[in-house]
Amino acid sequence: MDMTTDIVTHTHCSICEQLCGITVTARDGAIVSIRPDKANPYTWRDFCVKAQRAGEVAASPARLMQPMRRVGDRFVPASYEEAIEDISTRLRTIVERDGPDAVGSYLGNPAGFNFGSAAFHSAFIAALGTHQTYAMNSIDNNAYHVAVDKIFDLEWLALVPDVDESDCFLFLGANPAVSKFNWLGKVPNGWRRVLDRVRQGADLIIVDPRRAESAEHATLYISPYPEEDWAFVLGMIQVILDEGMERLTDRVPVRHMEVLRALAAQVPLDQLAAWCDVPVEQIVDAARRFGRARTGFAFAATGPALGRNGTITHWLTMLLNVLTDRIDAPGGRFMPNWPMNFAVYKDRTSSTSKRPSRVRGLPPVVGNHSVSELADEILTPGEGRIRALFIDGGNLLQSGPGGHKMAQAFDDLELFVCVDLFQRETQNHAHWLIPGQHFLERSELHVGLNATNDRPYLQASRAAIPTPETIRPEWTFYRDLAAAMDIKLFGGRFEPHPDNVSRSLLELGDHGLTFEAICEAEHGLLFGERSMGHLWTYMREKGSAIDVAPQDFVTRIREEIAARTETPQRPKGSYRIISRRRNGMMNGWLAETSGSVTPDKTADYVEINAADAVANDIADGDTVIIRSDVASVTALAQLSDAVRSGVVVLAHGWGSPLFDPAGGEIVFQHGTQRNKLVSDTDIDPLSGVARFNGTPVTLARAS
Ligand SMILES: Nc1nc2c(c(=O)[nH]1)N[C@H]1C(S)=C(S)[C@@H](COP(=O)(O)OP(=O)(O)OC[C@H]3O[C@@H](n4cnc5c(=O)[nH]c(N)nc54)[C@H](O)[C@@H]3O)O[C@H]1N2
Ligand SMILES: Nc1nc2c(c(=O)[nH]1)N[C@H]1C(S)=C(S)[C@@H](COP(=O)(O)OP(=O)(O)OC[C@H]3O[C@@H](n4cnc5c(=O)[nH]c(N)nc54)[C@H](O)[C@@H]3O)O[C@H]1N2
Ligand code: SF4
Ligand SMILES: [Mo]
Repeated sequence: MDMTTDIVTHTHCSICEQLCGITVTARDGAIVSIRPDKANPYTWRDFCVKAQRAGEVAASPARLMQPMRRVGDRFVPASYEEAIEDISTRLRTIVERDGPDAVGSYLGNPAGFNFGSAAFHSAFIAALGTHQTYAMNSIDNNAYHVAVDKIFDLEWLALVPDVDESDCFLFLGANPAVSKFNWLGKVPNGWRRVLDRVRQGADLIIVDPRRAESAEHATLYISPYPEEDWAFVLGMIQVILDEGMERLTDRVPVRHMEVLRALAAQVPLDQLAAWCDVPVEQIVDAARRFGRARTGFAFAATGPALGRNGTITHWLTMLLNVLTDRIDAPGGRFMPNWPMNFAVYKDRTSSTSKRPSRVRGLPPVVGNHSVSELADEILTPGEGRIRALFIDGGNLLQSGPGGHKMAQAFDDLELFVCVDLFQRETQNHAHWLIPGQHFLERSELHVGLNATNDRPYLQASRAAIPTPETIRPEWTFYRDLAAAMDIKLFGGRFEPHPDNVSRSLLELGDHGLTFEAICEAEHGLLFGERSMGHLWTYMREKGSAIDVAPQDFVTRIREEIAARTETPQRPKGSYRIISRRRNGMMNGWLAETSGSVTPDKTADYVEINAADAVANDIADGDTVIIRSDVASVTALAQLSDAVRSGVVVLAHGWGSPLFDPAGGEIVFQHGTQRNKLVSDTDIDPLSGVARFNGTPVTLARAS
């Protein structure tokens, strides 16, 4: 008789913000299947191929299975005790000699979904007292944070869309059909909920230089020149104000409307239209649809945020909501208030210093400096120079800017520790590799991610498979490292364990919930109806006002205006390169590490507007050299009508090697590594983000 029994676990996926409920079947410690959890009352309709293949990542033969220490140009297995001993000793020496700022830290995207690891990493770094902290926000949503910080005086404010009540959607540089609703706000099954509304008559306005998957359903599609869409939004604002469509909230004071009016009137509409290369009629049409709709919201995402005008574009797009009273209103965007208010919590407790960075003098955003500064902070001599670096769940050489320089900087470090599931390109430069637990091996309650649900809902994850015996949870690595250095974590307020961190954050109020009950609820718990108006209440309590025209932003946009000529100069043969995402990958990982994913066309092909290609003597399938100021890469030409003229599109996430930690050889490398084109000095000065979308490039057919 077969004694093997299947173990079925209901948990959630931890790859992206949706945290979709999944049902995992395991046999003998290995995943048999991963399916959507249809009994999950909140996410039951949502699921994607990334979760379906997650088991392959956990079982990958290339996975790091124990700590590895660099010896020469190879890595050899070591024990956790050896790792803690060596790292703590070297760290002590560096801190005693150079002070705490000699230690740097970077938390990558997957770390944001790993509650215990991120909490303990951050607590350890905070206890050291360094200012050299970096996170993926500076290659992601910094522009949004800077914008809401200045407008609402709340740096961590998440404004979740109320999709089901919305009559007008304006997406600017977002492709939710592929990316899901993943930008500080959890709207499970959000894209299909949007499409339901569109079928019922709602408007769907998509602003994107590439007619991406989402644009297929648009009722109005607008294709601006990349990084110039601020001019499109400013044009919309001009029309809204000229035609008297504005209605401001009376819940909190609104400041500087006169400055905004003057700014909006400064440039004629046809001039703004020429700069963003969108017909005047489309700007007027978009403004009227948006302004006149019963309800609606504007939502900008990574498209503009990863370009040099990200902050002003995010500011102006948010103003569309402010000017039409769509904030904290049904069908608009609202501040969630359960099971704790993350923005308010951060506002009250965050003691992070606003001290400008050492080399470039840029302020931190959400407590972190920009990774576009990281290489300089390592390479530039002087007090406060980074000599030791911890990277957890990030592959900066793949996903960040300044590739070649960053690699050189990593090699300059005295101590470089990477915590990851794999040995990727970044990890290949480390002195120590510390293995990670896969999310299917973790049980935890991620309070922060549950605090951006569009309804009051909580779900803890539960391990579906055991952690390999040779791997310890990452948080214990930081705990033990802290202990070895006599550092007290969390100010010694509680026994160091992720569950105690969760407990300390939860504000369960009168919902009758307990931490234990939440953990026991295998499909999660819906606890009551959502409510709105919390943003206004908090702002009134605090005595703050909405600032529609923050000084820095106005100065910056005036500079942009002054720098432009009447006829936009787009030198012949010069293009702006933008990015795209794929269904089967999460940024720079997943495909390479899950056995069944084979590279798709996006790995090798650069999409070029068909007419542009002809003008450059480039035919479909030709090898093309793409050259920026800092590097050149090659890809195959894919002629396309979905991309507007002057723009080329290359997916990010490909090209970085994956190493076999045992033998050291490359076991997977495919496609074009487009971020090597991105300079770490050509940045949005307000957000510190480099130009991943908008990098100027030239194209040439390889002979
Ligand atoms: N050109 C271009 N570049 C971009 C973007 C773009 O749109 N275009 N998008 C940007 C955005 S939005 C983001 S968020 C960043 C992401 O950039 P990063 O935060 O650097 O993330 P990745 O490069 O995806 O690397 C993730 C690493 O985490 C590891 N990992 C996965 N799961 C775990 C885990 O559970 N524990 C640990 N310890 N490690 C794990 C993976 O093996 C991988 O090495 O990329 C940015 N880069
Ligand atoms: N399948 C999958 N899902 C993901 C991810 C993934 O890698 N794969 N990554 C996750 C992460 S970390 C994040 S942050 C989110 C991001 O989610 P989104 O922000 O929706 O990211 P994208 O899907 O890259 O869509 C950005 C769009 O902006 C357009 N664009 C580029 N430049 C400009 C510009 O200058 N102006 C305008 N208006 N548009 C521009 C691009 O053509 C693209 O269609 O997705 C998350 N979801
Ligand atoms: S990766 Fe897919 S299944 Fe996982 S949470 Fe995101 S959308 Fe859901
Ligand atoms: Mo992201």
